[in-house]
Amino acid sequence: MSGAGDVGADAARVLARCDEVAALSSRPDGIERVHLTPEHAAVNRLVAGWMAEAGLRTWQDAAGNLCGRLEGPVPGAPALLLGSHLDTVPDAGRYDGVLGVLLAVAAVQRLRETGAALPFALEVVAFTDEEGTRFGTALLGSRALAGTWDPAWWSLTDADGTTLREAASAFGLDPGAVGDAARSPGELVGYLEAHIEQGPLLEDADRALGVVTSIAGARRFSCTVTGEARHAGGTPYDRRRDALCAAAEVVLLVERTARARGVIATVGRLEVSPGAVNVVPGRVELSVDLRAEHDAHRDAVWEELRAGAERLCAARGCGFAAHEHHSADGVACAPALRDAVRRGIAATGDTDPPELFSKAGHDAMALATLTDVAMLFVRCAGGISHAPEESVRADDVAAALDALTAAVLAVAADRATHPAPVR
Ligand code: HGY
Ligand code: MN
Ligand code: MN
Repeated sequence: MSGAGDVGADAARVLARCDEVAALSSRPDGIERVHLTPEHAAVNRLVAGWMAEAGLRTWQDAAGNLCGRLEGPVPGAPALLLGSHLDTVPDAGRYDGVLGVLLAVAAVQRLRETGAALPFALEVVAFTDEEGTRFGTALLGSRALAGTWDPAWWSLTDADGTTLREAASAFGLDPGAVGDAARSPGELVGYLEAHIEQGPLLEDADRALGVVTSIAGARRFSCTVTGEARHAGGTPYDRRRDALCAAAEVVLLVERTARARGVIATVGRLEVSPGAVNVVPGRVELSVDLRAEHDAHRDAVWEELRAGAERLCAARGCGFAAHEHHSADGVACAPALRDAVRRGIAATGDTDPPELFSKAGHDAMALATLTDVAMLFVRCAGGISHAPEESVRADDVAAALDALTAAVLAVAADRATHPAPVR
């Protein structure tokens, strides 16, 4: 971009900042940064400093999201939002979410330095709690901003029994004011999110960047298999109701069914009680994460899975129960914004960028109830994510920064010729 500094140097700074953010962790042996913790406060402070350096006015909203705004030519004009999240899964990598936030900050800084005249304001939103690691329900920050906060969430508890309400108050937020975080459609032009792909398709295709077409809908369940805890020596097999053997069959049923029906399902957590070597397991808690491109198909497969799990458990004298703690419908990216992302990538030299369907969830899903959304994917090594091995190439990050900046200019060009109707 003419007038802006060297994009390679700016990308190197984005990567150095990702390393700085990675140091803000609650565990000494890896990265974990979750909602309403000292690390959440610290990362908001750190990134707010970088936003201010980029020329943004910053604030933390009523849900704990960090926001920064650069006014357009008319103060108070609708804003194009750019962003992603700063929270993590346990033992995370350093780019999931964070890269998108820091690319957004760098893109705004470059646009400001070039004096680009945009017909809208720019805002960067660094969402909290996209992952749902602490309270089990994901997208809390972006749903608050979208105005789809569910008051029942205040009673969610973390592993220590602390409620979301208690944690928010201790963090300094007023639970009664969470509605203040909500935006209205008329305040917004749309939402653009850059994110690592979290899958191998770009790498396999030898491409740095891709345009996201849609985002998979996800449902998450906490399931309980109930049997009977009995002596491991004295209890004959025909009298056992072994909850772990039943759960093992359920785990394999989940994989088998997902493969056969073309959805993606994972059992990522298993907790065995009482968890003693000499006791037949009496109870198992297991998680199911279920995703598909089409919600109706996903829901039909869940009914099939639930019925199958009940049958398998009953055959072993065990009970099966499932509690849903997260649900997000699939989302299609808006054609005009998606085309702006395509043109943004084209400006980097790839005139026919690949289009991908996102199997991972993103804040854009929550924002889609409020405004048009689109996403730019960045290649990550081996497609690896949600693991410490997450890695990106510096030249890809430079390309992503150029593409995101050019995508904002493409939205501006569209807006100048076809002012968008207010939703
Ligand atoms: O789990 C997801 O899809 C996202 O990375 N939170
Ligand atoms: Mn993630
Ligand atoms: Mn993410």
